[in-house]
Amino acid sequence: MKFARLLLALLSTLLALPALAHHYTLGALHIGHPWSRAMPAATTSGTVYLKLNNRGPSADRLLAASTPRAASAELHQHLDDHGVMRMRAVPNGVELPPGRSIALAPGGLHIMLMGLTAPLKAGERFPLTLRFARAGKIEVEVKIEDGLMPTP
Ligand SMILES: [Cu+2]
Repeated sequence: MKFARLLLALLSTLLALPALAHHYTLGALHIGHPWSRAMPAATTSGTVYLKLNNRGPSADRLLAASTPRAASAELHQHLDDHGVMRMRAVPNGVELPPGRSIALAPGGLHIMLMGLTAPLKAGERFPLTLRFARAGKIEVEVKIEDGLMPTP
C-alpha cells in the first residue's frame, strides 16, 4: 500500500516534469522554452523565441526551422537602424559556440513564421522542427503565450 502510493507519487512527478520544464536535449544542445507571442486573428505572421545552450566542445549552428503552422519559417535578426527597428534574414544560420548560451528573444534573434495556417492563440501549442549543422534535427513544442515575456 505504502509502496503503491510512493509509486503513484513518483509517476505523477515524472508526468508533470515535461510540462513544467518544457525544454529539450539534442546531443550537446539544450533547447529551453520555445514560445511564441499570441497574435490577433487577422495577423499572418508570428515569431518564435527560445534559448540554445551548447554544452559540447564543438561549435554548432542552427540552420533552419519549419512548422506545419506556417508556410515558411525564417531565422531573423532585429536591428536598430538609427532608432528604427528592422528585421533581416540570417542566411548562414545562428552560430552556437561551445559552452555558450544564445537567446532568441524579443528585440533580437527570432524565428519568423510567415503565412500562418491558423492564428496564434494563447494557450495553444504547435510543433516546430529545428535543424542544426552538427546535432541534426529535433521537433519541439512551441507554447503560445499572452504576454511580452515567456512565463517560466
Ligand atoms: Cu522577423
